[in-house]
Amino acid sequence: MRRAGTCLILYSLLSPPVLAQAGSFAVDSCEAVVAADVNNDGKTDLLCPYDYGNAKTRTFVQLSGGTTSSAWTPWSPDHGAGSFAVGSCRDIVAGDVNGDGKTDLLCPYDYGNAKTRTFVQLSGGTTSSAWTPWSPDHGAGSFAVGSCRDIVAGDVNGDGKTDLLCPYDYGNAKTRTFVQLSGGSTSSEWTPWSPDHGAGSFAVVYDAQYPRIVAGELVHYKTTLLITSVQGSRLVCYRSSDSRDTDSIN
Ligand SMILES: [Ca+2]
Ligand SMILES: [Ca+2]
Ligand SMILES: [Ca+2]
Repeated sequence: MRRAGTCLILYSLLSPPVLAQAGSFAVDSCEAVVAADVNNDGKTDLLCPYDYGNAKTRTFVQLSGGTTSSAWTPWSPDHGAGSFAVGSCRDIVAGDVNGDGKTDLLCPYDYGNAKTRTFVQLSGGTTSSAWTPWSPDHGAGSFAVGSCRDIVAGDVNGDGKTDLLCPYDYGNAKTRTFVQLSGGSTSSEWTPWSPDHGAGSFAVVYDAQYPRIVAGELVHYKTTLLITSVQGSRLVCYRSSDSRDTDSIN
């Protein structure tokens, strides 16, 4: 199980052990664990959008003090039952969307039926906002965010504000990358970014079972936990709680 061991090492890099008393914090209920410098002190912190179930959520932070971190501490306001199903986020990614130096959190929310909208938790330095609409609302039938092979944060136009990318998988090796450009206080809708790759031209997925790899990157946390490439090969590790603690090198 050498490769599975590699998965565990990668897992521990992303999710260091939480030294806390039993019953105090179920780190497995984090919808993701995201590294981000939320208070702009140059030290990377950890964020956990905690899923209580019943569409109740709150984001917690471990602030880095440079030699140790804080305990898991509330970061966002509490979203009571029925208010925000954080498990419906297609992904949760970090980026400084408004260019103030403090890293924010983004959730491209999948309502199903190809309806989506991106929400943000803006960092205020000591706490964040609630989940707040960031992109325009894409009504039913307009954009199937679940067809994004990944959601990637990055500043594609160099204006200091983080944008979102979606390599969209149409099937049949047809793909196109879409972008949500940050305008500082809201983003654009999902807009074509790359040229259109017609059927048969570029399979952005490897196959139905294993997602496509982005070379050299640890990509996903929860939905497909860890993905990386190893010397040109592929290593796919699934979260053990998904009962698919397997990997595959092709
Ligand atoms: Ca920090
Ligand atoms: Ca910010
Ligand atoms: Ca930008």
